[in-house]
Amino acid sequence: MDLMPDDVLQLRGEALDALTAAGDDGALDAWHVTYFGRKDGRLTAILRGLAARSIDERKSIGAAANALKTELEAAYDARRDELRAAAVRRALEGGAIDVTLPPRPHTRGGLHPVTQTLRRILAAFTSMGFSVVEGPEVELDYYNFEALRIPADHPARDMWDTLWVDAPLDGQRALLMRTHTSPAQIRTMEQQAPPIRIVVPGRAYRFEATDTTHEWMMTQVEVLAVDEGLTLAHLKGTLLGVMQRLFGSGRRIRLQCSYFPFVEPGAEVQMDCFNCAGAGCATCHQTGWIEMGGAGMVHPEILENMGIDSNRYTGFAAGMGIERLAMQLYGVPDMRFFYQNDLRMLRQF
Ligand code: FA5
Repeated sequence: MDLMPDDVLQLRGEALDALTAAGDDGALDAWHVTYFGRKDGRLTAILRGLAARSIDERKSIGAAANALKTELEAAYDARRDELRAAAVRRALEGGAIDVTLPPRPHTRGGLHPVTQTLRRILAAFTSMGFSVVEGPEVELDYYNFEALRIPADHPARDMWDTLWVDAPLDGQRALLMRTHTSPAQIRTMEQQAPPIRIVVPGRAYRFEATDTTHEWMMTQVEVLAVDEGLTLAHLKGTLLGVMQRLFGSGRRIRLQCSYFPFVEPGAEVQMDCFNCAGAGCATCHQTGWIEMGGAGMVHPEILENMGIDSNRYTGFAAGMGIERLAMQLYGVPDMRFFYQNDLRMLRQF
């Protein structure tokens, strides 16, 4: 094709005439394909053909074609607006649009109560100098169990009924949906030297029979502090500070001896049941207390494995269940309500 700027001029005339003739959305679309279509568009072809031309031609034809492109795009937008305005006018005249109707209300979304609770907890911890870090939800057996002193045959694995990922590594079952946020303790200590002060929010998964306080997917916040001179008193003080900030100074918490292979000593953090004020009901399984999390002093063997001198440093750790805290905060008697996607429930928050 032997092209001159005059040819571009002729194309301009044709294109503008065709645009004026386009009377509806379908014709507009067809016009756009004819001139701008990526494969056979007429203007596209001219612009694409420039590469094969001499420098002089490229300059003269290129400048004309690019100017035309800008002009046609603007003309196309103007024609489209014109057609739309005409369509609205016709609809108004025909009575199809009732401008006296009240506008439809805006539906505003809100944060899920578990997210709200999570944010309040993170705010409490960050105000005390903790940083927020995250870890992967699909985790290696090594981080979820092995490095936390839970080897393959250890009975403590029974506490975490596990969802394995069907993707063996070296023929081994090595990947799983993490059962808790504790693997992030190891990942952090691998990368950071003390002093460490982190919180790790995230989902955890268990092969669980659900009930009022158990779901198969839940949210946890892991807490880890490693420094010189940290004791169980710092752990209790920190957790109490956070709980009081969330629930007011009236609520009680207690630490009860418990066992987790990665802490020594270990404890269960419990709070008096919001539903029965400690008298015993279905929500707290008649005990008056609801378990909020596990906690304890980081096992010295883990510190040493991470290259941290356990004679100099100590650490405390905790893992809190956020749904349980959200139940307390908002007076929700059954955890399963959170994930049934029932708007009548969710709109209340
Ligand atoms: C753990 O997951 C330990 N990683 C906690 C820990 C961290 C101990 C650091 C020591 C040091 P546990 O399985 O008890 O522990 O779970 C911790 C909390 O998560 C529970 O107290 C509870 O609040 C919540 N939780 C556990 N399982 C479920 C579940 N199925 N549904 C909802 N929340 C759950």
